[in-house]
Formats: sequence, structure tokens, C-alpha cells
Amino acid sequence: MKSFILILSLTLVAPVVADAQLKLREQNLPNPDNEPAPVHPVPHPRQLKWQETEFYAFFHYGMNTYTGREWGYGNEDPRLFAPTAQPDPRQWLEVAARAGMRGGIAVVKHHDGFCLWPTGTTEHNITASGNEYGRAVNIPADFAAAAGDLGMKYGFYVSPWDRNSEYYGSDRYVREVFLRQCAELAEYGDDQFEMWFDGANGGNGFYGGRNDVVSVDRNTYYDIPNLRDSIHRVCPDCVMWGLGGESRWIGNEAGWAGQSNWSTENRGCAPEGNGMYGSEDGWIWFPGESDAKATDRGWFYHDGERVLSPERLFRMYLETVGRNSTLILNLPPDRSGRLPEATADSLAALGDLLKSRFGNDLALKARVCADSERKPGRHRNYKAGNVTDGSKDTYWATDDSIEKAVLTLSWRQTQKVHYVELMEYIPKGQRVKKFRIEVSADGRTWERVAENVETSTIGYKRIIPLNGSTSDSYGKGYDVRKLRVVIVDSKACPLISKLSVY
Ligand code: FUL
Repeated sequence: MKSFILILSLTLVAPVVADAQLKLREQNLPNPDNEPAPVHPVPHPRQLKWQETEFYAFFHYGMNTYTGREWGYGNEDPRLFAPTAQPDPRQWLEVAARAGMRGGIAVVKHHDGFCLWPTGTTEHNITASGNEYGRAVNIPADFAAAAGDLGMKYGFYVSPWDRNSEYYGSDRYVREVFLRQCAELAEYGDDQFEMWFDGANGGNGFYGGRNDVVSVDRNTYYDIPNLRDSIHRVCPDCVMWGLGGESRWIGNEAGWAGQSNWSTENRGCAPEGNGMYGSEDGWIWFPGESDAKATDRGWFYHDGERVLSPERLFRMYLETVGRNSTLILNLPPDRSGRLPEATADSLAALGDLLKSRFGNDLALKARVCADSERKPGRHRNYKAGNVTDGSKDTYWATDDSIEKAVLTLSWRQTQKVHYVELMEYIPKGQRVKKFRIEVSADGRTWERVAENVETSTIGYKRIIPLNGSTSDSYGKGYDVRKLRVVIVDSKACPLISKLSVY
């Protein structure tokens, strides 16, 4: 009887002990999830969130809207700012949302120095404007409130260059005007996603009546490191664009990024240079943003301007968002403080195009497999199926030694396909250097597609038109039973978080 009780208790206790031992061993393992090592540099979490914004609007509205200029001199009478109706930032953002955008940046001070909020830093602001509509508006407040209601991201453009301020060029301007203006703007919401600092700096201007030419070294003059730290204390997710050093100018204003485009760079704060392409061996994470106009004249509204066609805007989307850049598309409100109807219509049609072309992911009904899968860890696996599971936190990976690999989708029935979209798991760095896409109509023989496209980098997102053209019409598409992505070269084992087919 005694030995029976002993055996029984040993049988009950043994699994508990074994489990505890296993847990202890796991805790001591250096990498229980078998996670791949990062390839540096990697994004800051705020840059990651920012890259996820992808497509957002720019709204150039202010004194220039009423003078017909692009760069005001700084001597404009504040009374010239006289909206013909109550400016309506909510309508601006509604138009953006309809186009499929996830947020917007409102210009609240351009180079002319006129501030669209009641600032304590200068009298050159809306409280001195020409009518009740002008005096009643507070663009940062109204814009932030509308964004909150519509569930959109928001931020502000504040020009460092100020052609109105008498102090421009001295320390006093930086301390008492510019940094304070940024601080005031930060108070309009701690969830801002971007602050935009233009590269245009110094030159001639009114400067409080001095009518002078002032030049500054924009890399040192504005005390950017201090500004960045201070803003981040209040708005932790606010990426400081351009001069701010957290995301870079794409190097043109025509709405395109390089086909090969690294989110890594070697430069510090200077926003120009290798903007379109980034640098493969870059030592900072400095992802590109492409600023482009949706209209055919300036950044600000001009009589007689025309909005670009939805197809042209769709092409811009493919050549920016589809090439590892964000797209900030400018929509200029007119003198009533609203976006003209033609702009709203074209943008709505763009939204429809994006939905009809990218609304039905055919990869979701495909069988997914890979020629190689990384060994799973205790809480994480690296299966091929992770590329279609809808989660941005999972990914397909290979073992460390494998930098060439093939991901294949197969369908029971023939599918009509036009685009392939790929996303790398960038929290661990941008890796892929070369890949190709092949399709099979019969499930046995393979044909390479988009051969004229540089299928080099992927990054946060890459969209490949299978007919190789971003500018042509949508085309007839390809009939396929199977499709494969062949990763040919990568800085380290590739990590793919999403593969979509449209
Ligand atoms: C430029 C500015 O000088 C333009 O006026 C505009 O604001 C554009 C987005 O950036 O550098």
C-alpha cells in the first residue's frame, strides 16, 4: 500500500517538476523565440507609426490665399486675410478621408509669418484679420478637433523662415518667436503625428521694416535638438519633418520616389541630397516623405487652377506609397476657406479607384507556402502563412543563413491579377535588396513579370504593377493559378510581414 501511495504521488508531482524545469531552462535561453537579430539602423516606434500613416493631405491656406502669391514678403496688411465664409477645416479633412487618406497637415504659418491662431508671439495673426470670419477662426484648434471627430491623424506646418519678424536672424527670433510658436502649437493636441519645417530659409523680406536680406545656417540656427526634445515631451508621436531630422524630403515636388528606396540615410538634418533613393548603407533611419500638389498651379489656391485627374493622382500614389515613401498630397482651400467642389470630386474619384483596385486582396484566398521557414520559437513562429494573417506583428522569415527564398501563392481557380504588394517587417530593419515576381497560368510553367521594374528594395511597402507600368491604364491583368516572389538578395534573412495580390 505504502509503495502504491509513493508511486501515485511521484506520478502526480513529476510533470509539475518537469514543467518548472522547462520554464527555468527557457528563461535562461538567450533567444527563446528564435527571433532574427535586427539589421541596424531600425526605426524609432514613432517613425514606425508615422510610416503607417502612408497617405495624407497637405492644406496650404493663409495670407497667400488672399494675395494670390506663393511666398508673401511679410509686409502684408493682416486685414487682407478676409475669408468670404467661415473657414471649414472639417470639410478639408472629410475630402481627404473620402480619398482614402489617413490624416492631414495644415499650414498654420508660411514664410510671410502670418499666424492662423491667436499667438502671443506676434501681432501678425488672425486676431487682426479683415473680418469676423477671419477673427473667429483658429485653424490649429478647429483642425485638431475635426481630426479627432473623424478619427484622422493631424499635424501642423510652421515655417521657420519668417519674413515678417523684426527679429529674424537673431537669437531672439529663435527663443521668443519660433520655439514659442512650436510650443504653442504642441498644446493643440498631444497626439500630433508630424510637425513640418520647411527647407526654404533666409533671403530678402520685410523683417519688421528692415527690408533686408538675412541668411542663416538652417542646420544650427533653430536649435533643432532642443526643439525636438521639447516637442517630444508633449507630443511623443510627433515626427519632426525635414529640418527636424526624423523624416526626409523625397527630393522632388512631383510626386515620385526612386524605385529603389531605402529608409536609411547618412545625412543628419539637411533635407536635400539623395532624397529619392536613400542610402543602402545609411546609418540613421530617415524615411522619405513625398510632398506633391493635386492641382496644376501653386501650393496655395489660385483662380483658374485645375485639379489633376484621378488617374494621375493614382499614379502618384503608386510611385510614392508604392515605393516605400509616404505621400502628402496638397489640396488648397479657396478664399471661402473650403476646398472647391472640383477638388472634392476628383479626390472622391481617387478614393473609388483605390478601393476598386486595392479593395479585394486575392492572397487571402490562396494557399501560401515557402521553400524555407525559420525554426519556430516558444511563442513565435515564422510560417509563410503569416504574410496573409492580417497582423503587422507577425512575419515570414528564414533561418539566419538563408538570404534567398521563395514564397508561393496558389489558387484552385484562375485569378485575374494586376498588382503585388509587399511589406517588410521593418522594426528589425530594411533588408531586401533584390527580388523578382513570377506567375504561372497553368500551375506548372513560370513567366517572369514586371521585368522592366527595378524589383530591388521593398521596405515598409512596395507595390509592383505586374504590367511594369505606373503610368498606363489599369490594363487587362494576368490570368494566374500560381504566383511567386523570389527573394534573390537581402542584407540578412528576409522578414516579410505582408504579401497582397490585387
Ligand atoms: C516649399 C515652400 O517654400 C513652399 O511654399 C511650400 O510650402 C512647399 C511645401 O515647401 O519649400
